[in-house]
Amino acid sequence: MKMIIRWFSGGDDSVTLKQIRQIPGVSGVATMISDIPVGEVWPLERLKALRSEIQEVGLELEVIESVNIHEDIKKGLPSRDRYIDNYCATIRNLSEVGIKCLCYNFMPVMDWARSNLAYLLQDGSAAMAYDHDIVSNMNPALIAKEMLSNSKGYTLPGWEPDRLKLMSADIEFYQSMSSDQYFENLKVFLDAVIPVAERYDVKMAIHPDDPPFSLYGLPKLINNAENIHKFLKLNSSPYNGLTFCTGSLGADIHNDIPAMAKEFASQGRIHFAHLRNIKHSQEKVFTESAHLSTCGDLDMYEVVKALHHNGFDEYIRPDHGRMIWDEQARPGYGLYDRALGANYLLGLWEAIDKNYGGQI
Ligand code: DNO
Repeated sequence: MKMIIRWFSGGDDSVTLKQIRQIPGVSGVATMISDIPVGEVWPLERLKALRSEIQEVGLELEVIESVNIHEDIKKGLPSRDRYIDNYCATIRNLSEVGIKCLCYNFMPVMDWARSNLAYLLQDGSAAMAYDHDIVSNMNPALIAKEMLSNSKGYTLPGWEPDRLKLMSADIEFYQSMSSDQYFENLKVFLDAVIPVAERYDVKMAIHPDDPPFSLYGLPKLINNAENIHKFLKLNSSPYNGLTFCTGSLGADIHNDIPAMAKEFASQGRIHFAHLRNIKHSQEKVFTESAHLSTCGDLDMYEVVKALHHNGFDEYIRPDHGRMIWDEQARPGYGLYDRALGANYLLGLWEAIDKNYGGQI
């Protein structure tokens, strides 16, 4: 298992690589290049420069999170072929710089959504929060405005300005698309890309829908065990796998997260784990919390044990952290709480490993 941290390249992060290098047990980063237009090939030279920048401080470029998928692929438009070819060319370039895992999502229109990016918790820290009624009753354009105006000047992944320009038209487009059709569009993408991922030894790790409930009539795919079974069957290659995000899947209180970790890790289909905790005040209303089991609804010991006991030997990263100690950073992606999270998770892993045998 390798513990890594998400870092935003191109000067778009308050957290530096040097700081990440000083978090004990963290050996590398998950990152992306955000100024390449979605759908275009990621140039090898840019990737090599990125790798050098990271290696210079003694870290490794481990995972790309994410190469976004052009909306034409998700919509199943004839123009998708060119974008799929470009995606395959990007995978080849990623393999040239040693990337073994690519995290992506197939959420229509937008990536994750929250109703509040800085909800004040009792201890004085601030965390991202979600209230389904608030989000569903908000005009999507208003949500976009909220997300952007509270992002402290950083680009929020999944809320890139280019994507937002087309938001209303795109939401309209999907109103008549069934989940079955959407799964079919995903299958076309997978059947083209997975053989390339196999050839170049880059494991594809789809991120679950966040939140895992339908919003604005948009189809949802990766939101519970049943749909994940369906997804894994679309293409049975082990290179067609998951980013197992406990906070996204855990937002549906009916999802049994340790059981899902056990099942999908034992099948060798989890390539990347995003481990974070959330606390519900009622169904579909939650705040993100510190990583500890005692701080949220998810039993992180059981989750880590399920991964450990079922042969998981891939990447873990702590996920969204709270803003603590007066840190000013991109919501969810400050240094301090994620560093605490990483070390808590490493502690769990070591204790489980020493108690039950096996390898770290
Ligand atoms: C949010 C992240 C997501 C994730 C993408 C993966 O903070 O978890 O933006 O990176 O969905 O493609």
